[in-house]
Amino acid sequence: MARLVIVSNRVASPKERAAKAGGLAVALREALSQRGGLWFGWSGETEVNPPDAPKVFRSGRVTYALLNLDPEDQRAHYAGYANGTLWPLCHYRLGLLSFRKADWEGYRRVNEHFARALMPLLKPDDILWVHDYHFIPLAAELRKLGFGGRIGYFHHIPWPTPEVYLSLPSHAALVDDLSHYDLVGLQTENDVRALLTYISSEIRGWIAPGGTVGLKDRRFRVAAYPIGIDADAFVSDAQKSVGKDEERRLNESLAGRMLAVGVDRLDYSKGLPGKFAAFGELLRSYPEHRSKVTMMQVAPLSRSEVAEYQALRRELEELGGAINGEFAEFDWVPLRYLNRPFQRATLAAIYRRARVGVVTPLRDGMNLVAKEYVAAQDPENPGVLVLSRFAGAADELKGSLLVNPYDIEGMAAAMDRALTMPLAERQERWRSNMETVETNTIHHWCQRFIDELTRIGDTFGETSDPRAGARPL
Ligand code: ADQ
Repeated sequence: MARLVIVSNRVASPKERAAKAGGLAVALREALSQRGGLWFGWSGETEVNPPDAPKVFRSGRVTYALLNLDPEDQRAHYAGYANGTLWPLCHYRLGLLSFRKADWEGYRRVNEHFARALMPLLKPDDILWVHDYHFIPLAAELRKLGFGGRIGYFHHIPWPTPEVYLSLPSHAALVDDLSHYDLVGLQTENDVRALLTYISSEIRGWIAPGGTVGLKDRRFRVAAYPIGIDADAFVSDAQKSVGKDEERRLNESLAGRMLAVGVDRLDYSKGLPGKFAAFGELLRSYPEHRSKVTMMQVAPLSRSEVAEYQALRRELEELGGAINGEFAEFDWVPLRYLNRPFQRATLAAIYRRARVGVVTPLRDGMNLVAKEYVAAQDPENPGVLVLSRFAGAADELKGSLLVNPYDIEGMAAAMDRALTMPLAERQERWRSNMETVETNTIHHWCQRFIDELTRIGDTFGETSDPRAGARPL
């Protein structure tokens, strides 16, 4: 079996416990341990004139290789191009997009540096799996250095429609970079359609059946791989929470009230101001819920060095304070707002206690919280998921109450409907969602991507001309 090499910006330390590391990190670590492999990424450290060689160490069957970066390159790469340009672009926030040539050059330099450091560690038949928008040019850089093996890329965030994507000055160069991969995975069929439409209508690529793309003299495949969660772990954590200290404390604090929960990184893509406003609107327009429901929003800080994130934090503090100021009673605080992370078991206990899960991003590649909320429910008395139609998860979780996150009154109406929904309807909706969450787990996702990447060279071999059976979109 060929060795697996994973590249991602953040590498989960082998010491990080599963309950803390997050489902994706655990699944990748498992895939690496099963077949033996290498996990390559940023060390989290910067230094002026960093060495080309990464720090390498082993843990079990997994080799870790971590690279230091030059501080200015790291800023241009991470805060600059990746999170100042690509993140807002892919989340349709053109007003927040900044494009600086120096960031674009820094982004490419970091990718070159990664390729130079990785190349000596590679064997010709390794299978490489590159994660996320920090590393789109990596395959092109590795090809320049002579790597001819299979390379796959998974894009965890949305791929925007051509009208939006064309706002990026480097749009053509970036998709040219993608064409050096063998397999490009996106979250949903919508994302695939958006990328393929751009390729066929803007840069004269050809699309053959099955998502094979011909661009210049290269061909690669684009397909949807909706990411899942470790459903068993959430089911078991949620079941185990019953009767435990944390569940007891939570119940005592709620004093018999219903709970609505939101769990999101503090990020402008997650639609938090709209969610707060919708909860305020619920209390204003449906006064029967006052003193009867508490909303808990868990929002750990993220990218807090970036100005937009600092502004968002201030906005939420103001909005949250205003809601509590307007509606709180001496024995009831409507909104609990927490900027801290929790262990998976604690999150599972909170999800299970919540009658409503409120997941209302303005855009989201998938949104794993939606799936975690479903997995943690009590089948006898499940809660209802209120889900943004603009989260990738909306494609799969058909039992949710789908909402438009720009429609504050519509979201308040959906929260009211969730809070008053009869048990039989809650159970029916939950069963439909749970079937998807249990079927498409993070382990299936991982296996499917690796299997298809492993097979892909064989499929290309069958067609000598990429245009055989090709269709413009
Ligand atoms: P994120 O934008 O980070 O991921 P999401 O999919 O919701 O969004 O994943 C967040 C994860 O962090 C969840 O597993 C959640 O449990 C965890 N988390 C959030 N708050 C936490 C807290 N306070 N304590 C502990 N854990 C917390 C990106 C894309 C998504 C895509 C994923 C995976 O933006 O669209 O679903 O990658 O591909």
